[in-house]
Amino acid sequence: MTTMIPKALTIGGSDSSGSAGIQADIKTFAALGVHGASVLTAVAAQNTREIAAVAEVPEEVVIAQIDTVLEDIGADAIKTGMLTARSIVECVVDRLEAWGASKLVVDPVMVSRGVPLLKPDALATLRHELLPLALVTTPTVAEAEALSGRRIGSLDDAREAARAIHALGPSFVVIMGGPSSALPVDLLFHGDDCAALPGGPLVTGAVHGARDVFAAAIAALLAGSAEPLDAIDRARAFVEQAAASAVAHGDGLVILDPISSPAASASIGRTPR
Ligand code: PXL
Repeated sequence: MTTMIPKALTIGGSDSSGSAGIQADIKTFAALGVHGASVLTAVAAQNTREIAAVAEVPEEVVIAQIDTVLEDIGADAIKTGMLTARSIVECVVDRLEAWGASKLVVDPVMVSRGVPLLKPDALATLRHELLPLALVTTPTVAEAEALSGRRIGSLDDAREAARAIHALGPSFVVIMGGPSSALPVDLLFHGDDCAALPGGPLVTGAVHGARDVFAAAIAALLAGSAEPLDAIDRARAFVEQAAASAVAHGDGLVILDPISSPAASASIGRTPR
């Protein structure tokens, strides 16, 4: 049966708690009426309290997953998240170049709850090989510092960092601020304009998965043919709604509920199931 359902692919790690990573992405794609395919790069054993262990998926398995999905199903947009190691970043870059990825959202995940999710020697490859392929990137303040090589102690520093990251390739850079960081807003830079996004930072530390759901929602909305600025706008509304219905499933961080967010799905003309 031929259908017009948009398709998105996420390339990232499994979060066994079901809060972040691939699980957050697939839920977000589903809530937005987009078919979600997933390529696993790593398996993280975690609950709401901690990340207990991380294991990498072998490179040849990452490559085989990407090729198998793209040669048959294809993807209207692609998101990358946790990539763990330089060798994995390299093979993801190689396959994305081979297949072409015009709507690529790079969430440059480096650390979560103090646990490194990207090895330091992978930074240069992410910066100079993956970011040039990206349409949108969504670093946190610490990741923006690493990518730009600049310390962010003020809003002006963040503007300069966003400009430097934009110069690496992505047309749209959203630096995810935090309530107690030097950047108490989310900052969007897209070449002409650098603006604080309304409504305060999405990543507050109180809920787990906000950055993942944000980047996945941008990819889903791009897959559904939204323009990038519009996708970023609607993805914010989607995260705010998912955060408003976050649930304390364990003793630690509360978990966003992307499935509860019908607003943005209506905006791409599909109703959530
Ligand atoms: O939120 C970033 C992130 C991405 N991917 C996986 C994660 C996390 C955070 O915990 O576990 C698999």
